[in-house]
Amino acid sequence: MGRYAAMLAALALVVMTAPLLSTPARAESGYDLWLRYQPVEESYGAANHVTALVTGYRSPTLDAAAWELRRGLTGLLGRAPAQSSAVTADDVLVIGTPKSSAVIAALNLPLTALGDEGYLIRGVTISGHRAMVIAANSDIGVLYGAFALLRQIQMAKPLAGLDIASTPKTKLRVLNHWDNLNGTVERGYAGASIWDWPALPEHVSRRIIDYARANASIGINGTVVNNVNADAAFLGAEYIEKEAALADALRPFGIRLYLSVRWSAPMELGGLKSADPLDPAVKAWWQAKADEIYRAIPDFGGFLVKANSEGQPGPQDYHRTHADGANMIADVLKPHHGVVMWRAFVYANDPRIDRATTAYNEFVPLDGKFRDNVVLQVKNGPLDFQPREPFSPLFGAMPHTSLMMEFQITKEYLGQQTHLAYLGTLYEEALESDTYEHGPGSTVARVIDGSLDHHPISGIAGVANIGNDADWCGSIFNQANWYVFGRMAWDPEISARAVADEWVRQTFNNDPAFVTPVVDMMMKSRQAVVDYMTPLGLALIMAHGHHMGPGPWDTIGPREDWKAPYYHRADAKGIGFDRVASGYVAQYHSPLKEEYAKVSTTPEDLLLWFHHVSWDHRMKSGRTLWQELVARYQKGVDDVAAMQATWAKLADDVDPERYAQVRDFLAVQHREAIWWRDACLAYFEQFSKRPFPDGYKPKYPLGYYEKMPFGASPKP
Ligand code: GCW
Repeated sequence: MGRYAAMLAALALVVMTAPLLSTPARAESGYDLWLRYQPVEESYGAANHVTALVTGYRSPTLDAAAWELRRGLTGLLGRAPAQSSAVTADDVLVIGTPKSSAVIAALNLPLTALGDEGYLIRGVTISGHRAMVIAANSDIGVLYGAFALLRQIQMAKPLAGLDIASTPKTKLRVLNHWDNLNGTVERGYAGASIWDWPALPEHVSRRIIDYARANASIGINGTVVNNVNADAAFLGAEYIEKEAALADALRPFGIRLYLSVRWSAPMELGGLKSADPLDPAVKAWWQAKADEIYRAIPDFGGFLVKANSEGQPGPQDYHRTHADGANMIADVLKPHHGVVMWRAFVYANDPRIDRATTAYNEFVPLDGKFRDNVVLQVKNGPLDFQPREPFSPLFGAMPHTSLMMEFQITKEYLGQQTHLAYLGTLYEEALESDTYEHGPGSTVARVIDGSLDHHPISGIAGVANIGNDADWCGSIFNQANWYVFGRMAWDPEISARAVADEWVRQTFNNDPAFVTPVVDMMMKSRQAVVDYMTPLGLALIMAHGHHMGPGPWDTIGPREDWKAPYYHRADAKGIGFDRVASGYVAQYHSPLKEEYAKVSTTPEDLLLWFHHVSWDHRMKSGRTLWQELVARYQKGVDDVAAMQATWAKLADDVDPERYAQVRDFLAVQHREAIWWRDACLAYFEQFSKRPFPDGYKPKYPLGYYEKMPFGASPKP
């Protein structure tokens, strides 16, 4: 804790000098994320006052809450609150739990329903004085409440009359870092890993504390620090010491550390001959390893496992099932209250089997066979984080197993660093999908929050988009995806628009003339990407390997299901994947399986996902499928141009540094949207052999697009 206290003291200095540095037009790198605490603009701000902060007993978490409130209130309201232990004036803020604060205890607030992590913010009268309380059952609840209050003030909401009680709906709200031992990040587009392994355990950087603050501000309570394509070295004694130092730094912020584990670690680290989950020596190795980790990190969260997937070792190497593997690990973690997050991202290397069906085929027969501290981590769609997929049919098909959602926050398939794509709408679409598991209303949100089938473990994981870049995420707008992930993990039923509004106000300003167009732009942005990359239900036609740019022609690589034509199936007759024939449609409950079985009742946004459709098929617009495909690609390009026009009008409302980054990245996005449109249409036209509508002909011949070197795109 000593290290942590010293860091808070150092940061306090920064707080005191911060107002001197802040003028409205000061260039901002984006490092402060949505925790900028700039003075609330007079014209939009409510006349809020906080004269004193009243605290009780201290703890590292309560200190973090008090520190954050002092910093935030000083920045936002222009005056540092006094520090007090009693209520002696109006407009004081009292924080704590009934245990930490006698003032809170005396108020007898209705805290029971808040559970371990919830908070209550409410105006009260104490000894005749106007006061506001942030109360909770636990210190971490107080910290969450502190951030919630600061959010209200940053959003220029009046404090008078505030009465908020909030409790997270899911238990595990975790980031998955795909960070490697050597500091690289798989699918990372924001610089190197934030974990400075060589400097640990002695040194924890300021960035890690700011990372923890940002996560706590949106309720994230766990972090898996290493890639699911895991290196066994993360389980070695040297690394456990480093991980323990990191866990110590994260603990005050309510964040537990988890590790991805390599299935064959007992062989690689322990010198065993096998990693068979039913071999007692293997289990003994894992037991000793778990005990060792918990000695160093008493609140260690548990393990995340990618097994028998994309070449990773796993229990099937020994003819055991995923349940055999998960349960063995679960048993060794059980005495320590740890969980196993077992990934369902598996697909057979058999071109005769539709890849989209494989996870269901593999896992549904295992329903009910997992220990109660195993949670199956399922990607939102059955393939792989595409711009649009229907929800994975595993949601709704395993009532006797805890399922958690895996979203990707990093935009591997949605333009990576530069393209503006707000993923709130993608997450919302997945979470509000109805599985019909127990009839209407059996939404994916209710599967993963555990309420549908009454599971004790519930959760959401997000593959992080965080790196060492000045702005953390590779772009300012990518920060919104980290933000919305956390907010939706806390409440899977919160609306994407409401969260975008919150984020814009905190990240930029509260001027409605700015907020409204920017939120509108964000809300349309993901559909724009769908349209210029994979309209009408197309999927996985990105360039091989790096997934940057179009590659519908791509047939490189050893596996059929890693080739683009496997997915789009374009031929002289039409385009799309017949997933009635493949058996995929039957994996959904009624009425979805009947709806998706017919072209006429399949939503057009998913048409080519479910059906191979004739080029001349008449769409709802009256166009043929070919004409519609062209129109959708064009619409995607037009929508990016519209985003550019919106942003150009807002130059005076944003600091120059962040303004310019967004402007430049939108220009890149526009150039690449045109590339996507032209390359895909040039390619599909060889099959459709239908004329291009006037004005749409791609500028270059197909071969030119096919030979584009990485990082380049044709001049529009
Ligand atoms: O999205 C794909 C990525 C791989 C990733 C894999 C997975 C970590 O292309 O880079 O590997 O999925 O989710 O395991």
